[in-house]
Amino acid sequence: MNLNQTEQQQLDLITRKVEAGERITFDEGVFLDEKVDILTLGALANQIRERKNGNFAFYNTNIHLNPTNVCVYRCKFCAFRADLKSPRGYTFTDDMIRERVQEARTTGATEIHVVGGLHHQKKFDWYLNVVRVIHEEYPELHIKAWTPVEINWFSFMTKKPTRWVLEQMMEAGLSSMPGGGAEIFHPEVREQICEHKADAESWFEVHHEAHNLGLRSNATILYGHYEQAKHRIDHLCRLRELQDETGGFQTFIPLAFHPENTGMSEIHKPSGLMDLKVIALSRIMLDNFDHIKAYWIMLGEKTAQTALSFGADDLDGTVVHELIYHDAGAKTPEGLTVEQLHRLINEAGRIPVERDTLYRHIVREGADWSVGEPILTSAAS
Ligand code: V47
Ligand code: SF4
Repeated sequence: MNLNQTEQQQLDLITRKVEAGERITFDEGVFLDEKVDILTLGALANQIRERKNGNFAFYNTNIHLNPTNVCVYRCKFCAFRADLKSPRGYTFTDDMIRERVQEARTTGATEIHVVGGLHHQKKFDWYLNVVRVIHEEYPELHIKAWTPVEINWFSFMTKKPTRWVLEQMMEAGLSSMPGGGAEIFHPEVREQICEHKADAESWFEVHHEAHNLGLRSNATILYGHYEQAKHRIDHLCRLRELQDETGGFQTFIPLAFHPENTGMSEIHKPSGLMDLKVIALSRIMLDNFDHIKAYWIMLGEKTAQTALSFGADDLDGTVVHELIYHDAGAKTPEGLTVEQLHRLINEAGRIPVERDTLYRHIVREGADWSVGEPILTSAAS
């Protein structure tokens, strides 16, 4: 690391702030992103990670359901979507949903992760029914569904406020919201990659409303394309602001851009170093988020495992039936077993803990499970 004297002083100040648990500013974040080497970033982030979550590394037993890939939007980074008449397009029937839920039950999944396209011809009731069918089939299963992009679309279709849409979904069985649709909030980048879909203000409005209704949610960033340091740090600062207000975010998930089969295929996939840098910066900047997730599906198992020493404390889960990254060229397996997750975590010198979506300890015997005591880390609230 070649820092001049002023820069070294700035790094020393940031190091003291991290040690004291103080907030890092936007300018300091951009400085860390642009100037500071990965090992220094990793050490700072690891300090925070261990203060918040000790030596634990969390995972969950989950399954994905993308009920349709047909989508009215055309986000440039998306390889998953299909046109209405495309032979690639598919839409789940109720029976197909029930079959997926049965699979979740037999494998002992505690969570189903549901996101998909905005189908040209499906009304709000169809989406509501997806949640209802899952809930009726397996009421104990936690339904983490729909991004603000979808909620915003439902609100547009029904001409009802976001709050009404969320209340209907909660009544049908929705338990929390995933972090997608965030991409990069800054309009300089957002307009290049997904100009038509819900903007940053709408994304925040939906999460704000969800938190007010008592729903917990996640947040993401899509990095490794046209964005620069200032856009990444701006993204993190905006999330930190809402979290100060509501405390409703549970975990932050950096998502590495996968270029294959997308409208941005000229871009190279981010390097392992870039992946670790974004994990570390997220941990350093998001002082009010309890958890940072290294999503092994898109990082690959090796980088995800390494990320457990660079700020991450969670690997997501078994993730059966993932499509969004695999359509975009991810070479990771279609799912990991609990044994494989344990091995990755143990090898990293961490203690594996199975959690539910709300970060409560899962007590398990094969496919039978129950929610145990809260996990006591310094961050546990
Ligand atoms: O919003 C789409 C991203 C997101 C690509 O909350 C891509 O636990 C990389 O929200 N390359 C949806 N990323 C996925 C998502 C998610 C994933 C894992 C865990 C959680 C959680 C949420 O996937 C989209 C977009 O940012 N995405 N295409 C691509 N080619
Ligand atoms: Fe549609 Fe979502 Fe893909 Fe955008 S990212 S095209 S909204 S499926």
